[in-house]
Amino acid sequence: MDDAVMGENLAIMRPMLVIGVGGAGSRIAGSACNEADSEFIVISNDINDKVERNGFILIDPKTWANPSSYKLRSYAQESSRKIRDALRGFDTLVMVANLAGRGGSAIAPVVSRLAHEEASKKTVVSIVIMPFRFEKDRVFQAAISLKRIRDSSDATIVLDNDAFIESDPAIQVDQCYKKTNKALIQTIGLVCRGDYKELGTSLLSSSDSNDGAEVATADSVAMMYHTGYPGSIKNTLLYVMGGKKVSVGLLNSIVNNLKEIFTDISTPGVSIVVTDGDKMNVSLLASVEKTTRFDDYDPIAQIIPQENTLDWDDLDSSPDIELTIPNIE
Ligand SMILES: Nc1nc2c(ncn2[C@@H]2O[C@H](COP(=O)(O)OP(=O)(O)OP(=O)(O)O)[C@@H](O)[C@H]2O)c(=O)[nH]1
Ligand SMILES: [Mg+2]
Repeated sequence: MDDAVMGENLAIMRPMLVIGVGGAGSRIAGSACNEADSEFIVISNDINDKVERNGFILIDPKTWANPSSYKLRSYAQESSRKIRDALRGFDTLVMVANLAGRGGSAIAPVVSRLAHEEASKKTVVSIVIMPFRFEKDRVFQAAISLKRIRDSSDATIVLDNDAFIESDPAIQVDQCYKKTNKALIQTIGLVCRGDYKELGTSLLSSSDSNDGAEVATADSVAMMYHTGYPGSIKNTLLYVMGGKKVSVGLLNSIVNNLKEIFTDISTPGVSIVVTDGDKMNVSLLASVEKTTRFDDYDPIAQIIPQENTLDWDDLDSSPDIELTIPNIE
């Protein structure tokens, strides 16, 4: 890693560009950019994801109505020049994508790879959503895409849609989107303001429990353990929105509790960012040392290490190859 590393911290430099990939990515990045002082572009295979007055790159699936992830990826690779041109001139690139989506899982690894290659001095932060457990067909693709994105990003923040169902099985899908999108928009704000400094992979969980900051923090910790393995958590950042109405004593005890929960780590770092707001909402960002639940989705990778995977450097894709068959009459 290069200039993106400032001591042990992530370097966030202006100008920055937020990139929304796919449907959810475009919606989240659009709202986040109203808050953060950054430019914004959408890259998608669906023209409906275009947000007025902003840059848009269409990954055209040509005549395909149902292109596979691999097919879409090959079209994204064909658009590499356009994507590179759009990324040029920015020192920090923040990409948001839903890896449960076909567009997201196909295009996001191409974008993060291009961002990483574009210039060594750029910082690449990827923020991704992982599938619900019932989206079984999407989980494998999402896990492979996540691995590639982690490889080409200085920091990767993972939100697991499934952890939200685990903590509240009665939650409706649209309520879940509302909650998760809020947490993601806040997180983009934290990254763009430079409050988030962790390199490597972090997990994001969030709660807006009506029972107060303490219960919301406990909810967020429970979700965290659904996605990460106990003992793998390094540093945590607690973001309390509407926290200025919470007593200093309570905030202090929440931080102390978190330090105690994560005692299996030698030096648990717990920091807190408190902002004003009408409604209380708690988000927890925890940087993880080793594996997360998602590594289990790719069992072969656990047997064969990455350095022994022959063609890992090439992204899997299925380009259109026209063979000219000579007339041999
Ligand atoms: N957290 C969250 N998840 C969402 C949201 N919208 C969709 N999803 C989830 O993401 C999946 C599809 O995401 P999209 O971003 O719409 O997909 P895409 O990248 O445009 O790709 P396509 O599948 O080709 O439409 C769904 O199956 C849901 O699991 C959202 O607003 N928030
Ligand atoms: Mg879509």
